[in-house]
Amino acid sequence: MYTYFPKMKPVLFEGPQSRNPLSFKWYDAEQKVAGRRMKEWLRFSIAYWHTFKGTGSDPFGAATLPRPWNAGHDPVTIAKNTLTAAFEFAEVLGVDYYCFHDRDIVAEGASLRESNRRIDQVVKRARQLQKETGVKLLWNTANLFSHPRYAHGASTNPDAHVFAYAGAQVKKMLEVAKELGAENYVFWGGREGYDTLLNTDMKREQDHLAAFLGMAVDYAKEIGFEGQFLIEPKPREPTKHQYDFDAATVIGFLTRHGLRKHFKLNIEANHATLAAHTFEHDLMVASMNGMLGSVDANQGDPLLGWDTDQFPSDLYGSTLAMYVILRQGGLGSGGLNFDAKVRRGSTDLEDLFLAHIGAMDTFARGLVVASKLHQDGVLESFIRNRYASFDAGLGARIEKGRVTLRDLEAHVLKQGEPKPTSGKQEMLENILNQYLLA
Ligand code: XLS
Ligand code: CA
Ligand code: CA
Repeated sequence: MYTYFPKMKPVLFEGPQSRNPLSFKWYDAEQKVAGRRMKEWLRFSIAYWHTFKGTGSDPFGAATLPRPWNAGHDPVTIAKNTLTAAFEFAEVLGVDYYCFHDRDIVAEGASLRESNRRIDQVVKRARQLQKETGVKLLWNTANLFSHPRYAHGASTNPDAHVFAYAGAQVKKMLEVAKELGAENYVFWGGREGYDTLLNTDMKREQDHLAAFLGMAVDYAKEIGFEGQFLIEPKPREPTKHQYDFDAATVIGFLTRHGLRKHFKLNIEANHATLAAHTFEHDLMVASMNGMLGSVDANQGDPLLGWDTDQFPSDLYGSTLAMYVILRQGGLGSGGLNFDAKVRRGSTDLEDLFLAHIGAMDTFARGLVVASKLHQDGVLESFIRNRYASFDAGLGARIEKGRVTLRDLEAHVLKQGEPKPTSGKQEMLENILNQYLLA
């Protein structure tokens, strides 16, 4: 019997005909798809901050989501109760991973020393629960954005003292990552960006960010933490100009600073769309560069221009995302972390389960459809043919770097005007729908 969810039983796969809202319609953990079990492709993870610490407050209104594990006064007791709830929650859903920030697993103390003392107590309990349940840490990270000291950034703060505080937090979280066997460690830019150039030396700030990341790489090596480092791009919010704008920006930044081989990317759907990209665009940019490491699986609202962090229900999004992931052979040590929150009006505890069930089904269905598409190779063969002119003759010589502008001119003088060819977008959209609805 669960302490915080006494009415819950483990959620099971019942198939698409089931009318039980607390069952999976598509997610069948052990079902084999493209040679692997669903759970191995999907590697679902629960986001501690939203699911256990989210209060439902917004800029216009107070908290709406009081949770029993957050009641009380002693921060370490609350933190331990939350761990109990989190591991029960994961067990009910059959989810194997969780993710947290330092300040979600236990509230910050009055000094770094006090905060770290609290963390030590709570991490000890987390380690024990991980052992008992088999639930693992997909990634952890340091919250370098909530505290007022970070109002002008963490590693990009004009004050070196603040830079140092951020470094101390990352140091501690890398030790925790090692202690808990985290499979990855995430850097999300938080307040690493700026609002106005009137007070900002952008070049210096970006150099500081690179130096900071370099120190983290060195420290991980020193203590023997071997998890994958991930950077999570986001274009805006909280600052107007975030330095980690999107996948392409981050890859350029890492390359420029000689850090590229140490990092992969954690792509969040809602961040990609805020950058005016599709989710699959940013996944593809990361993947084609060999840098897609993990995914924050959520979705935004097409009518709202901010980071709404909704649970994913969009089957097109999940299918196209899984298509990119399948094509690169999976996420390796990464996973699909539901960085998503229930709406502030979804006030039942049960809503937390329903939200995760729907999200898991959305990605399970996406996986199955993407794997059929991939297996049949319809899109692949269409795309291959579309570039066939580069397989032989002039195109092949261009790709081999053996052609000059003089050669191109000669080619056109001889061959005249190229013939238009259709991109067949509507046909391909119809095919995608056919697979989705089959
Ligand atoms: C905020 C980010 C954040 C990171 C981890 O928008 O999504 O939650 O995933 O710090
Ligand atoms: Ca995120
Ligand atoms: Ca987000």
